[in-house]
Amino acid sequence: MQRILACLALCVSTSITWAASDFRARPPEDEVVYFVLPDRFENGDVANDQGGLTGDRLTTGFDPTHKGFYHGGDLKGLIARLDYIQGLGATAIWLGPIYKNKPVQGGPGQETAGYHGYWITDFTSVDPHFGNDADMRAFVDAVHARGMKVYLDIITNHTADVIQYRECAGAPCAYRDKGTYPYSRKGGLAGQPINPGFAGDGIRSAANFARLTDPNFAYTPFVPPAEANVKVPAWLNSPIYYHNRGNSDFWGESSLFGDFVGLDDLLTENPRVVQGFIDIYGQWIERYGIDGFRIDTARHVNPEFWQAFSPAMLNRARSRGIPNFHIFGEVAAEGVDVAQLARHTRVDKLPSVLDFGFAGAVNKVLAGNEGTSVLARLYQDDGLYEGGVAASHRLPTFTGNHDFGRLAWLIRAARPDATDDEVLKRVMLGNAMMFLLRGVPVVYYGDEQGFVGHGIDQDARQDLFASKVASYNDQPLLGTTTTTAVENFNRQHPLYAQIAGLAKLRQEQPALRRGRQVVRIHGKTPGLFAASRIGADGREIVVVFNTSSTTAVAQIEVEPTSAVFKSLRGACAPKASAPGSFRVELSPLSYAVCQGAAQ
Ligand SMILES: [Ca+2]
Ligand SMILES: [Ca+2]
Ligand SMILES: [Ca+2]
Repeated sequence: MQRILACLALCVSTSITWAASDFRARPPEDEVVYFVLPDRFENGDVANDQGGLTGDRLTTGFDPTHKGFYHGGDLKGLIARLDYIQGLGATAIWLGPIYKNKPVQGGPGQETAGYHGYWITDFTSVDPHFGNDADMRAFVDAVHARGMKVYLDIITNHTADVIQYRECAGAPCAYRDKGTYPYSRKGGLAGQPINPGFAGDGIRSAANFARLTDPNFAYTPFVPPAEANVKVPAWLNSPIYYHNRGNSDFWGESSLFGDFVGLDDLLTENPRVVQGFIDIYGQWIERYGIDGFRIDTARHVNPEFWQAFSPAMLNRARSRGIPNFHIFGEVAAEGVDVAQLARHTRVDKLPSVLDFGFAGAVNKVLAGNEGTSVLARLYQDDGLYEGGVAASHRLPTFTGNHDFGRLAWLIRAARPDATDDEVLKRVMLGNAMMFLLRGVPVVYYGDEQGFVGHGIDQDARQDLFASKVASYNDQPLLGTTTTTAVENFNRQHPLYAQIAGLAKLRQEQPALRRGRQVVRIHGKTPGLFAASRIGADGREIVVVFNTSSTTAVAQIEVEPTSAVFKSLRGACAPKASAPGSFRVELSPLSYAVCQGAAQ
């Protein structure tokens, strides 16, 4: 509370979109989220570029010319650019993992660095490449002083790759399943009896897991002596708290129990592990007053873990005076698989999940050639989420990300003959869908500057500050004549301007944030998609998109009470054609926002 009051004086002098004192009261559906990888955003302090380490890149992890190493971005850089982020209309920053990582991993010749943050060793400290705990304090306070929120990216599925297996000698270890390698025998069925009395990982009591004392059931795990105490908290250094069954095939049993490409997969069935993570991440809430979590690799952790973890985090947040703490899991689903996404809210009790269904549908209708019925089908399933349709309004929506690539790249890859102008229009249509249709928009840093990329993962993680990576800098950006070789904090960029405008419209029109959504038209081929967003006052805003390369015209159903229409964006007929019918006409790859009123 003191911190909020202290900021009021400061905040009055800056141009802010939300009153700074209101941010704790703001519900998740009102946010606009900006997702940033701290290493790739802005370098505010060159002194920390090597993370306090000395030596070459294989020791420090720092090589700004290589897409798989640290580039120098940090928390001080983020603080220096908060005006830029807030100017885009963002109200919450989803910060890529900030915890101390193993600097470098991988076999000889295959090494890359933990610049992305997903290889944690110390879950309680800020990675020295990004700054220190004081920088984190300053960052969170500066964000809050602007009335914005901080969402932390968290991981409970695995740690860095520290544990090795004797049997593999550094080579990848194939998955060894529970039937062939039961907990009760050392190294397979022919081995000696071990762990007497352990009733299996399905009995999740402390008493049962006290009988699991020997981790050598599938492989012989060991921690290299130099890394014996590298993990924090200390309990994480014992192999007994890990699955130790080798690499996941991302299928079947191994999806939950396998190592994510060598990353040590935690025994998340053990109540000691559950409580350990409640303590770890509870402390981040309590120390910094964090506003929410994005949960990495959520689908690779057993439902019972989340059933305990999520309510514990919401309770910690409430006691810290954070009533609207948001938790959304990454359930990486292929295509438009709402059943899988919704299951993680119903069974696992995750409060929300990233809307991979929306991203998949946008990909199909804007990069691909599918009809807009794909979107209609997506929204038909909104009632499947725990909490029903209302919960669908809290799903963070996105068009691309650091793992799956940017929408601009997906469009370029699918339409190699498309002009830059067409690609830009398609990207803008994707942004418009994300901001105007139900859900919480998440802008992936760099999308607002026309970043494209050459693919997924490292190829989609360009620097916003001047980059030294040749395979980033060789590519023209959309909507500008610059490349990533120079810094790109350009507020005049057409995509930055478009997103800022859409965010402002969302802020001005509660119906676009919270309004019920009624699909009005869709088709089996590219063309029109329209929906009404109906506010608490019963007034509607019609949002309409044309995904085809020709002008599209239609009469669509609207609320009979909407007699006249005002354009908030694009071309809108001034009046209804008859009560309940509205004529829309859109040029190729364009959109309109039309607000209805009685007279
Ligand atoms: Ca730095
Ligand atoms: Ca490992
Ligand atoms: Ca797992």
